[in-house]
Amino acid sequence: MEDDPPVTELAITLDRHLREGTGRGQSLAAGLPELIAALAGASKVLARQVRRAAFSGSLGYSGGTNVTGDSQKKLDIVANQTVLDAVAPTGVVAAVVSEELKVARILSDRPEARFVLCTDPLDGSSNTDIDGAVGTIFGIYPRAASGAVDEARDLQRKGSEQIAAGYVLYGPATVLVYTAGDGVFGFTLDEDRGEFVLTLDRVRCPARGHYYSANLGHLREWHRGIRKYLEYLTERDPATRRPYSLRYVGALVADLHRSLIEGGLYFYPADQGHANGKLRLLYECAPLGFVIEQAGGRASTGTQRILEVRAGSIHQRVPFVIGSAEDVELYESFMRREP
Ligand code: AFP
Repeated sequence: MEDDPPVTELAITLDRHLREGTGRGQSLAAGLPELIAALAGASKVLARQVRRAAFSGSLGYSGGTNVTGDSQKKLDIVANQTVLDAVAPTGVVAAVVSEELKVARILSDRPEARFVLCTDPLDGSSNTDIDGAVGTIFGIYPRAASGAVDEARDLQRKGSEQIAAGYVLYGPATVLVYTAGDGVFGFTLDEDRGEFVLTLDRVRCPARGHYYSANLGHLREWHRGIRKYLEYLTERDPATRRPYSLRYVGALVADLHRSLIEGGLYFYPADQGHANGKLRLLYECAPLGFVIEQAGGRASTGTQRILEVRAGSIHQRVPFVIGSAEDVELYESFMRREP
């Protein structure tokens, strides 16, 4: 089999990208390159832990549940520890909000600990035992003041206050996508070199797509406007590329990555089992909302821009729709039409 051309020294690695900034002379805030590099390091370890889970006995359930009532997979716990072990030594993180931690983990109150990290260490963990795609999501907030971490000031944040955000997709390849407020960049892990290499430069989300992602099992319980929107999406009209095709991986990161690259949308509305939606604001919706907006897409609760929602608690859930701007706008207009 023909070997692929070697990745040349000219390839832009993540480390170089973080060092040199986004190429528009905008360097990253002090400490941010180290934190994102640490998260990238954690994801390299996690990619291997996920691939080798069958050998290390890390498949299956841990027997416990997390604070939002989900049965915890062994890999949820492994992933959470891998992220904590990677970011703590940087010294720039004051606190970590994680899907797997009931309360925020306070790491430091030193002046240089200027960030709060919100993370879903293993998104889509229901896919671990069926070799499906999983991901890691992160959102980084600057602290307003140093000293002891204060829940209301430091943790109950609005997504628009993020200084950086991103995700890692553990699929056939491992891909890390991040923004620091000046465009969206994607890096593919070159296992041969052990480096993330730039493969998606200044990603733009198509204005409209052809795919939708949602758990249709809850369809009957959705807001009337969303049910009407689904009828619209599934009618035949070649001029508007309808019917859209359904794709639902069970891992938000994977469905979001498709929407980012190829267009379309993902939504998880409120339903009888999830009165406020299922997804968590601080470590799922707000980070991905920042990424998609930086790529020209859109993200909301269906009625409010997701980056404007202030968290009332660290594990707050919200209804969520994200993806191509025109698709999300249309979804929102269907909700408005049916009060
Ligand atoms: P976990 O991260 O707890 O596995 O949840 C996955 C998720 O938050 C998101 O990634 C999926 O799109 C969604 O939930 C799947 O939920 P359903 O199983 O209810 O469809």
